[in-house]
Amino acid sequence: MIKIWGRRTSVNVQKVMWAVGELGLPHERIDAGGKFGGLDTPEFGRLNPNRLVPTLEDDGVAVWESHAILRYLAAKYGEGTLWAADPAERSLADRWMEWTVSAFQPAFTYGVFVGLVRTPPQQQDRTAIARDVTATGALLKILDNHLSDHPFVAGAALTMGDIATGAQLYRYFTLEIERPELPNVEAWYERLKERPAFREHVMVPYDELRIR
Ligand SMILES: N[C@@H](CCC(=O)N[C@@H](CS)C(=O)NCC(=O)O)C(=O)O
Repeated sequence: MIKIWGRRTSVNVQKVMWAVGELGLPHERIDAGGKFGGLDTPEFGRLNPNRLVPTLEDDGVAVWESHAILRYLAAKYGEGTLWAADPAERSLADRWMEWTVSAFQPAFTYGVFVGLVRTPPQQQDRTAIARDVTATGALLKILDNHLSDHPFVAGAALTMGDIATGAQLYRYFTLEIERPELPNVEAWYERLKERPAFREHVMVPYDELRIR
């Protein structure tokens, strides 16, 4: 059975759990990281030398890096669904995954979210947070434009690209920050919220992560 190491409050773990939920795969999730610890054991180091979550084990293969895990699960279990059969369509999902890891997450997850939630108020750098809020909004305007004629990031149906990118939306739309008008991103978020796996694995309260 597939094993996934990672706490429910990690957005990178949420991507993997959302994918497993969409694919209906039997699995076991083991709480690890954050308050659960467990990343510094020799056994975990053999699975993931970076000692980070998510980490997945399937059929004796250990896979780490959330987007590598998404691609692994989609290719193995989601041919024609999460893994678009057409290379051009799959490349569109891939492009937004790369955009997420290289642009969107640095600005939003590691900038805005870490700045506001994972940093005590007296240590928050308001200038840097404001800059990252603006950068995030500008990036999402690009995605908004793309979504004007794509219901999902790679076309008509949900793929791994929506999972990598969309996993950030719950936090983006629930933090008290300024947001530009994003009608197509908002409509996409509404479509994602209709999915039970998104609601179960991504819409996870993050108050316990706040450093006060
Ligand atoms: N690029 C990696 C990032 C992995 C990462 O930074 N994981 C964090 C949680 S989001 C972690 O393991 N932190 C240590 C901890 O939770 O104790 C991925 O996408 O999987």
